[in-house]
Amino acid sequence: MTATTDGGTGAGSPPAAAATESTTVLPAADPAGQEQPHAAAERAIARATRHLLARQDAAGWWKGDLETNVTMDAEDLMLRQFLGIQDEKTTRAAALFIRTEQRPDGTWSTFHGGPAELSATIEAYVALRLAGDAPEAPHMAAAALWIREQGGIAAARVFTRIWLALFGWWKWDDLPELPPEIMYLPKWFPLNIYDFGCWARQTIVPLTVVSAKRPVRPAPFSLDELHTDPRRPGPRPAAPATGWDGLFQRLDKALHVYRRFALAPLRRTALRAAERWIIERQENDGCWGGIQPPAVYSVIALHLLGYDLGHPVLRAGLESLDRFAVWREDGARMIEACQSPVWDTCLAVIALADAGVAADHPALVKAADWMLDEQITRPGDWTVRRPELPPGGWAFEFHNDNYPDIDDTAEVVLALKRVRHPDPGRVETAIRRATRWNLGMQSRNGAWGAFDADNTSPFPNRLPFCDFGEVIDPPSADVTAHVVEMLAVLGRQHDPRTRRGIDWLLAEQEPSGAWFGRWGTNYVYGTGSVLPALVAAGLPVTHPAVRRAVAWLESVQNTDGGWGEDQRSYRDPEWIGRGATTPSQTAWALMALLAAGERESKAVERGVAWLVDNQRPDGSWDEPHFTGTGFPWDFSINYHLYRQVFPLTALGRYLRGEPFAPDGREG
Ligand code: R19
Repeated sequence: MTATTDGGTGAGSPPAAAATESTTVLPAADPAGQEQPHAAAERAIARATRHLLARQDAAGWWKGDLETNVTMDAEDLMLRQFLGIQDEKTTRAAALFIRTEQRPDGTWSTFHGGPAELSATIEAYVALRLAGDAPEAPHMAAAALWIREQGGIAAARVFTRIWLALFGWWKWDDLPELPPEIMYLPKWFPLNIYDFGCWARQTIVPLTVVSAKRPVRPAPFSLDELHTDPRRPGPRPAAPATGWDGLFQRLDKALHVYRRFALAPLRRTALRAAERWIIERQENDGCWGGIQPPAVYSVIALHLLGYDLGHPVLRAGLESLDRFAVWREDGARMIEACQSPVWDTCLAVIALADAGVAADHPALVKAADWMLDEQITRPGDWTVRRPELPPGGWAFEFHNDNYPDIDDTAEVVLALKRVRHPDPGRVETAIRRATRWNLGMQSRNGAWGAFDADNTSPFPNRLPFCDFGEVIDPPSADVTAHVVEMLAVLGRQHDPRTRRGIDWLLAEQEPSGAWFGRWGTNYVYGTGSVLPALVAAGLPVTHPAVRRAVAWLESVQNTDGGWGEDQRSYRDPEWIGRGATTPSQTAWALMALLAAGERESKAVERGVAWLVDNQRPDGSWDEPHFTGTGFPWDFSINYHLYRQVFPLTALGRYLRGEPFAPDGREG
């Protein structure tokens, strides 16, 4: 997919070729004439470096498109319909995008090459009908037939049925309750909003308002063709559950009854509290949390609470939604779920440094300046669990000051360590604050989650409302590894807190030798994150955990020399470590093997050869497969810059060695 925002404006700095050459330390050619692959890798690095440098924005950041699935585009059109702000041009371009994503059998999937997915297919179908596509058109009839075969609207996820309820296509009574009175629950009580992961919290609070108001703005047509029995559209008869699930089923029934008797003043005050909570969390750019779903639902909720579309709060909110749109050269308009400039920028800096670009190269200094300006210096929702901790993290997005994340903070620090900045004191102060914040965010078990400490309540997942994605933010191996690597590079590998992180990682290793990937797909990402961290922290490459991981990676290498792991690995153990070779996953495997001292191995040589042979003439790689994870299985991400930064890092480390080798040599 070519997207217009993918091209940068250029940093106005010279290409990196000179810098690359000046720092090249080529190992001596061996007698068998091994300089051939090295020379090819050198050329690949030079091309990839040039390509990446050319895509830097003049302000210093990088940002690739964040591609997800058509529910984003469909929900955007449904929002416009609901608010009555459709415009011809947007509708046409969004419908074009949705149609180009449809597969020959009439369905939509949520990742490249994935199976048809019911909720996405329903939402896409509805959006196309709103855009004027006739139900009799072959592409529409095929979709509707497939939807009915799968159980129709009744079998769709809760979010999809909420969207349909807004237009009268589904009954509010046939949805789980989400009462605004949840706002009264104190921070220590089960199911209070801070028990939810921040993305779920930001979604749920506005949805309590929607769920209390139960708005219906009838659509101009019926959707009978999406029900298995249009005379009796209703929920699937749920089998009476036992244990916790049964308890939560009964709780939901009780809440439906409560709704009818809810004391008006109690409800009014709860809605006020939700309104205040939402307003306080609108960011400077008008968005909420930097992610599309909370922003969309916050706009709807505030509108239902009486804010008209001209109100400054809603105007800014709607304008922020427009910025999620990527207009492509083919005239199609794609909606990003979220934007990744901080994440892309730190990874790009690391990749360029690994490639041998000089530490004081203007592009790196400019990127460092931009990152330094992005550091968050005010408290956010995370203070609920860590009230005494001073701020100092980075968020993933341009503006999301309320939700810095531990993963971005670790990688930004690792990137800053690679730059020779004219004001080292400023960098040092930033790193000191960031380190204190990340250390303070360590969970009780010694590991790190993405946005909060100890966000591990077992209850949110039990709610009938929560049938999609993750709703809590427990520690993961990938985030923990990045923090451990950061601490090790700062010389804190012996800090007891680092040691607890290492112990947790060692205990988390699967019997196979791999680590689970929470925010990247999947075990290749987990293992590619953990091995470099453990070795940086001083674990000898002969350690059994390292050897087991190496053996696992070698066992799943594809015959073409690369690595790939399908999203299906989250569902089906058969797919673990398996899938079409991709540039980013090949790079992750190489980063792990190189950290483990396998530079001279056949596996590494073949992996490097795959990257070199599959690079495009312009220095980029192609990557249709989704290798990023929003929520395992339910929400996959194709980060368009991954195909560039990770191969460059892997090739760079192959030729120039590890950035922070134990002998203290820094890249
Ligand atoms: C590592 C860096 N990170 C740890 C940050 C990764 C951020 C990824 C982008 C997240 O984008 C999102 C987040 C949430 C949603 C939802 C959603 C689904 C269910 C509920 Br309940 C609430 C929200 C839908 O789309 C999203 C996109 C890489």
